[in-house]
Amino acid sequence: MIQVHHLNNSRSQRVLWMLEELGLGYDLVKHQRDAQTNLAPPELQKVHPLGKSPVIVDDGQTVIESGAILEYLVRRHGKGRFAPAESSPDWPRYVQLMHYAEGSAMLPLMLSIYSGRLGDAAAPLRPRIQSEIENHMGYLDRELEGRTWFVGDDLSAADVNLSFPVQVTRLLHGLDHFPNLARFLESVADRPAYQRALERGGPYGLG
Ligand SMILES: N[C@@H](CCC(=O)N[C@@H](CS)C(=O)NCC(=O)O)C(=O)O
Repeated sequence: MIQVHHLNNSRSQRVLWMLEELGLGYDLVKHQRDAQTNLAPPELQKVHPLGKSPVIVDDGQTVIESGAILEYLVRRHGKGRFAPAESSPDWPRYVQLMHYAEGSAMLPLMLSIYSGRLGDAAAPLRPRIQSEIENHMGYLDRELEGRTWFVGDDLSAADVNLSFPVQVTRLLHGLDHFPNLARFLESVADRPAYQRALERGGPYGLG
């Protein structure tokens, strides 16, 4: 059975969602953030040297990195669901949005979180961080114009990966300027598999 190393209130929530969409059984190993530092506990380093979550172990194979895990799950266990075939005209859009979620969209959000701890010392950085958040979220909002999901007509693993940066944006800055992203998160929250994943994963401040 697939083992999932889940850190509370974190990116790994979306891996549970993907597994629920796929209807796969999984063994959930829960890890708790340090109450003071918010960091992952040291035992996660025994699973993978980076000590971060998510991590899955399947058939003796350890896989890290949210996008790679989602891709692994849909390619190996999806039976053609949740990802377009490489021959599909949707595949280039799928692969670029899948990588974009962690490769680009998360960076200004992480900078916003970390620089927030610097107080006034971060003031020179703030306009650039804010304009980059608007740049990236504006792009994603426009990509969703007139559609429910980011690729094709149905939910794909790219939506699952993109849900996290959109949720972080909602938490930190609100989605008033991004109505399509607000609607996207409503469609996400409506999915029974998403709700089951929340029940299994435990409290999730971004959901
Ligand atoms: N890009 C990686 C990021 C992994 C990551 O930073 N995970 C966070 C959870 S949101 C973590 O483990 N943080 C705890 C720590 O760094 O101690 C992914 O998407 O898997």
